[in-house]
Amino acid sequence: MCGDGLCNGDEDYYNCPDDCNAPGECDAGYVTDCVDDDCCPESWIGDGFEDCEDQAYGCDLTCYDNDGGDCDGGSTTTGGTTGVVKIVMIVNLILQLTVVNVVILHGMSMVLTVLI
Ligand SMILES: [Ca+2]
Ligand SMILES: [Ca+2]
Ligand SMILES: [Ca+2]
Repeated sequence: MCGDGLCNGDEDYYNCPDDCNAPGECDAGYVTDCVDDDCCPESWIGDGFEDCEDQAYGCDLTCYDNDGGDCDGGSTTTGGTTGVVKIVMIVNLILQLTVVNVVILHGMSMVLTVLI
């Protein structure tokens, strides 16, 4: 139903501009999806939930500082490359240790286990 203030059903900006925002425009407090015309709550940026390319919650916010950091690596949904890079970095870090600290090594191996 056009005019009820909700942009739903098959309504869009072109057949019901009263209810629907123009593509790329959002109400205050909302930001546009990085890849399509959805409006997403601004509060989703950096909320700890991953609003990345896979749009797990319908929004890709990676163009907003990688979803405020939520999409910075560690995700199981972005493929295995990130994990491999992290492991290589950790291995390099271990190799760079001049003084072998058992506690640090123990912590590293725990991190490594979590990543694998
Ligand atoms: Ca409506
Ligand atoms: Ca988020
Ligand atoms: Ca979307």
